[in-house]
Amino acid sequence: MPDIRTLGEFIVEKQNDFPHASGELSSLLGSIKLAAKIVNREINKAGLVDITGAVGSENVQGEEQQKLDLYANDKFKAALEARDQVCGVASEEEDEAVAFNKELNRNAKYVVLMDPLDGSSNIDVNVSVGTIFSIYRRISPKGTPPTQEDFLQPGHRQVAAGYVIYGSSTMLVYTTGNGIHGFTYDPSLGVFCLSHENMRIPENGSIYSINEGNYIRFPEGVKKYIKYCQEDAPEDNRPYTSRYIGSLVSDFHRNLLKGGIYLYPSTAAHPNGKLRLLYECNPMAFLIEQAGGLASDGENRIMDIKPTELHQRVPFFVGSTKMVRQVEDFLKEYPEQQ
Ligand code: P6P
Repeated sequence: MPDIRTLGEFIVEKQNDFPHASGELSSLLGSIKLAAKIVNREINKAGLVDITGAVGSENVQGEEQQKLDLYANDKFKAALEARDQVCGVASEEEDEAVAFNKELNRNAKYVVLMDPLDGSSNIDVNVSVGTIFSIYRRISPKGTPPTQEDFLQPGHRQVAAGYVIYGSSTMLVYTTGNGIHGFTYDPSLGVFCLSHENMRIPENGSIYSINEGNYIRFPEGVKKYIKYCQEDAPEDNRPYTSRYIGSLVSDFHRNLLKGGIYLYPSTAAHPNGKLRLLYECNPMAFLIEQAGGLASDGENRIMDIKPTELHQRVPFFVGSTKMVRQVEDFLKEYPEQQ
């Protein structure tokens, strides 16, 4: 029997890396694990039950909400509230942050920000999707409702972050600042088993992930980078491959394992980029830095950006260190005309 180390055992084992660990973060991570199993079960039935498709409403982003978006949002909120470690949640599917009002929750010390089901428009075509989460210690005093300040913290103050990828297998990948670790779900046992301990992204790669349909309005530096990949790259690094799934978690996960870069620059439709700083870019930035990579808005380290709004968007370049630095160099060499 191989040495099966479950996510639960690993979290407890690693909590001792935390000075004064009281098990609260471990319990919080356990609630995310539970919600991931519940959402995974529904996603795997999508198409058989009436849980795909749109609900006919839009989220604060103006994006059509899918039935599974709302299902995932509800399940993660319920699981987080039940474990009494979280005083409030901000979500892509909620216009405002949600305060948990039970007394135990008001006394909790963490807040969670999440994209409960990223890439959900892909569900109807059976493409993998994901959940992304980001965890902070609250700033406001215990016993009171959380404030905007609790949710608008820069990414470098995260205490944990991770994603669930509902793909050919379901995996949960997380960090608490001591490396990044991947767990594969075994449905026959109902547990996440350690499958990728201390994941590291190659310093360089030959995969670039970008929606080239937006090419015409890309910043000049991004156009130059794409041309570099297609024509100018030194022989030792060719051939580059363009791989774009349209699901951040999936593109990120493949690039993490193989090396590569994901780019979502400013476009005509999204002058500030499409991805949201707080619950997409910051958690992925924490993970990639822990794996030896970089995450930038093209000029600044993502985790140093001071948030101003819950759903603010930023240009996002994330992946192998050498590739992110190359994009930054092209953007510096070809600055946008103001
Ligand atoms: P586009 C999904 O909506 C998402 O937020 C990411 O998961 C994905 O990488 C991106 O948007 C896809 O956006 O504009 O290329 O369809």
